[in-house]
Amino acid sequence: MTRRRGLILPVVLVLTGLLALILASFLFHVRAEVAGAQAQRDAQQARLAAESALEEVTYILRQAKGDSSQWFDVPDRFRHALVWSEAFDRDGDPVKKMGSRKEVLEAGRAPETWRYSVVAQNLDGLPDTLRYGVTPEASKLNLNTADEAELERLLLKLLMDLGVENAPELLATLLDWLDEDSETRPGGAEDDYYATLDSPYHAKNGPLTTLEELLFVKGWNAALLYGEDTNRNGILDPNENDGRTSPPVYDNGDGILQRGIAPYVTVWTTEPGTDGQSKTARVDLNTAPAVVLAALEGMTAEAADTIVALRKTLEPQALLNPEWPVTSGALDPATHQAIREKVTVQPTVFHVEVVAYGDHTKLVRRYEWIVALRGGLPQVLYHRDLTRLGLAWPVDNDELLLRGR
Ligand SMILES: [Ca+2]
Ligand SMILES: [Ca+2]
Ligand SMILES: [Ca+2]
Ligand SMILES: [Ca+2]
Repeated sequence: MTRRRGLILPVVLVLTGLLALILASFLFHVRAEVAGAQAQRDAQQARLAAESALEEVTYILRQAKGDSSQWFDVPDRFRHALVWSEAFDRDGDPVKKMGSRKEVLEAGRAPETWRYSVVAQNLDGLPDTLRYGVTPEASKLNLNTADEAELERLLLKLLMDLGVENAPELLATLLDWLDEDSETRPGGAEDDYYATLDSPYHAKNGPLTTLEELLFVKGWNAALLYGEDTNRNGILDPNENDGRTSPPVYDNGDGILQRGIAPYVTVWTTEPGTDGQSKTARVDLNTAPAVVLAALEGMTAEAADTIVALRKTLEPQALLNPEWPVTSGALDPATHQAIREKVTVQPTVFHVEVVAYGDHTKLVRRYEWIVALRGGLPQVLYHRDLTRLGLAWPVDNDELLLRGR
């Protein structure tokens, strides 16, 4: 009797222990399930917040796509814009009142709140700052329609800035890729080269469909496209300035961001020419960086600098007049005449980049769109999820916002 009783106790103990284990693992699974569902819900909410940004941007652009003061760099409108909160509306937004999301978050636990920022590289601003707004694709040179001389002026300059030694060959391979014939230029490459690759393919012999298509062209790679700026925020991040210590391994550690050609070139602005046959693409006088303006046939580097300096001083209304470079004295009439068919003050295609996030969660999503506003309806030409490149944009850095102004 006593021996059996002595046996029952350990058996009960073991069984209780097993039950407790099963219960614990069950609870663990339930928690993991709930956390997973929550994360999925948050990711979906962030995506919807980003799409709200696109809606708002296209609404503004449809009202005023020629007026860059409405959308080029407007932190009040595009930084930490509130989509939805369980606790307040836009008028009651504490971030709007205090001017700092960082301080609001530090003050205590935040209610569920979703926001976005519309962000862009600040090519003409101080180094390592950002803009809150959208970028007309017309502020870039169109690789598919620009004259060979214009491509040469822009690309040789940008590639030299990257420290590239074979810039003329890169230009030649690009021109061979674009031109319809299969005659190889000096230093270039046509089908007979691409046929020798491990996975052979044909030269395009036509316009690029996307910028990334450049990666198929002999000699071209991501380092030429994006330079040291692997997270594509136009800011020199620590890993982009430490040489081989962390990726990218090719950054030169000189304290200056070598950007690559991507921020200066586009494939999205092509329109039918005046004859209805040929293709053309205009450059936006009001937002193009000086290096792009200077590449246009008939322009000089000095004239481009004058345009960039002067447009900062003119009223938005004045910039709506396509004649402003000549009426303001930025360009002499002959130079203006030479470029007038190549420029515009009414861009129609825009790059929109959005980061979406919540105050109550660490989750962030990042997206880009190319949207065209040519006819009645906005048309998305290109869309990409950039989240895997990292948040990248220092939207909570209040000091940087002041420095960028
Ligand atoms: Ca060709
Ligand atoms: Ca960067
Ligand atoms: Ca590095
Ligand atoms: Ca550098």
